[in-house]
Amino acid sequence: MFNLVLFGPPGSGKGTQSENILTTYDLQHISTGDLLRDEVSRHTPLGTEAKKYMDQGMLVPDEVVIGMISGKIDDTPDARGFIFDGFPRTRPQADALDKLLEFKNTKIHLVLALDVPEHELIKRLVHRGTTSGRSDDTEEVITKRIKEYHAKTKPVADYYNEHGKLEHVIGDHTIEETFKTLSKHINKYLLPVT
Ligand code: B4P
Repeated sequence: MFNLVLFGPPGSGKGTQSENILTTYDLQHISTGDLLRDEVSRHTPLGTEAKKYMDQGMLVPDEVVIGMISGKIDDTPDARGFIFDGFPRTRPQADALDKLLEFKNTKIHLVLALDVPEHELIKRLVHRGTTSGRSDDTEEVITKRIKEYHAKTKPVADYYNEHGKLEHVIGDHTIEETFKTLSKHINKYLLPVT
């Protein structure tokens, strides 16, 4: 089993790149953003709680997110591996993920961090906001999301770096060029299936 964390600030292209990676390498995709938006759209109690945070550009509490992940990993026991997209976003989430994977006799093998300048992140997300209908894609909320990233999420990269698992990738090239660079790193662990 091969487990990859796609790391980066809001709008760095984690979701975009995950789509290419999961088909090329036959991995299962776990996006906490997508899982939370699904809960919101179905008006579940979890979704109603999560929406309060998401609409303000804040991270959803750790216990809510960690609970969702555990079930998702169990859904596909025969998976070739997982892409964790947008998770972990805090140190407690990283610790919880390590414990969950250890319990399943596996681990995080590689963390690929997409580096994109802040002005480009804002440009991309404001542009997406014109079509996505996402309530967190307004300039005011995007600025708060980037602040949350620096305060709570960036330390997660230091944690993986200390464990020798972190690689940085330039994320403001084209989608295709960025995918090629990501693939070079993944190919050291896993061969493409397509
Ligand atoms: P997420 O849904 O995870 O996502 P994101 O930060 O918006 O962006 P991503 O990096 O995936 O960018 P994308 O590919 O879409 O989070 C949303 C919210 O959910 C968070 O703020 C938080 O409240 C909550 N949440 C999620 N996970 C959580 C967790 N673990 N703990 C707590 N709370 C959590 O790309 C963005 C845009 O750029 C797209 O329009 C794309 O087309 C464009 N783009 C991508 N790559 C490009 C490129 N190379 N060139 C030009 N444009 C590009």
